[in-house]
Amino acid sequence: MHISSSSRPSSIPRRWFAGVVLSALSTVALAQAAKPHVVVLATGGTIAGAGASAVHSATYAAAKVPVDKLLAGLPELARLARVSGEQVFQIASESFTNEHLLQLGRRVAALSRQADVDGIVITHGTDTLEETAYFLNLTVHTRKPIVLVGSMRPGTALSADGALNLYDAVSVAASQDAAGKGVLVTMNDEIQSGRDVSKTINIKTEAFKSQWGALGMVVEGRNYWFRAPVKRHTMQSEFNIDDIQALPAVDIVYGYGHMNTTAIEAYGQAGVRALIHAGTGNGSVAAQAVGALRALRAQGVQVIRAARVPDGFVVRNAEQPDDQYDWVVAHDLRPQKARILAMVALTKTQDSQELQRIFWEY
Ligand code: DAS
Repeated sequence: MHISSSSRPSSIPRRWFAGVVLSALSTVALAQAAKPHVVVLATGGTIAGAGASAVHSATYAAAKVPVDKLLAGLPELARLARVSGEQVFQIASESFTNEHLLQLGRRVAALSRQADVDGIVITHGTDTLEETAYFLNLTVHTRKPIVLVGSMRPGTALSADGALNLYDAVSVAASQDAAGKGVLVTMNDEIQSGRDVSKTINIKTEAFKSQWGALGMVVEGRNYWFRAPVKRHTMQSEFNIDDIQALPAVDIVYGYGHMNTTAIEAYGQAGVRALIHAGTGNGSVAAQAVGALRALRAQGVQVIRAARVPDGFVVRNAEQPDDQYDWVVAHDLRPQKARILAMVALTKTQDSQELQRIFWEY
């Protein structure tokens, strides 16, 4: 390292000055080395998006900015942790497939087993972020913080939300008090449970909500916790990404007035292993659709009653005789989350009563 004479007062001997500077630098380096190591896995989405101008907050291309540029644009992260980045995918999350979920889950699990990794952040599109978060919550066995984060505006837009969301995510992932709380999502200053959170608004930065409330908030690098998850997750889960080679076909049909059975029958012919019925009200099924669903059940397809109504939960044997039909209810899970749990559960059991237990517990 060269120490210029201009930076050294003439009265101080060069060697002594060099020693002071070097010890100061090594103190800084030691302090940085002592910080937690957080790995940022980048998958794409708006948080990596770019628009044509600062006023294009909704019209932009997602999945453009590489992870090293995202991290270089946020030097403040060094205050929180030693941060390294990996570009796992570069896609808009509506295009995620089961193979993406499995590949990402395997990478997260492998990193979580590394002694030199203290926390993991996943930058992700907001459209299916809630599905990935729940999948990891069910299948990755670690107590280390795993935090998903996205943004509703691209980094090129006025009042972009991605930088602070990412700063918050790294802050939480570097926090010891975030360990053991399951997979988390940080958006808009809130810390949400990966199980409970959903994207509820498609055009505002306050987009992610959990009907049972956020777990806490993160403000200026400090976490404020108000609740903890009660459903099984991560270390308490009977499912493990290491044991899952493939995910079975599970699809969703939507209930509405003038309902017909075209989609139900088509999914049956396509060979789904389970069908999520996103019913009206408390998971209601139109009279003209009951027969088609019962026929699927008779073919060995699991029928799972969810609701198109965003909040609340489906009550077993209320709108339909689930015991008699041998159907499962999705409890409080939205249809897209019920699909994730059904896929994971079907890697272990085909028994509808076991499935129902799993839907009560996860
Ligand atoms: N298309 C959206 C996605 O990738 C963009 C976003 O909101 O992140 O999920």
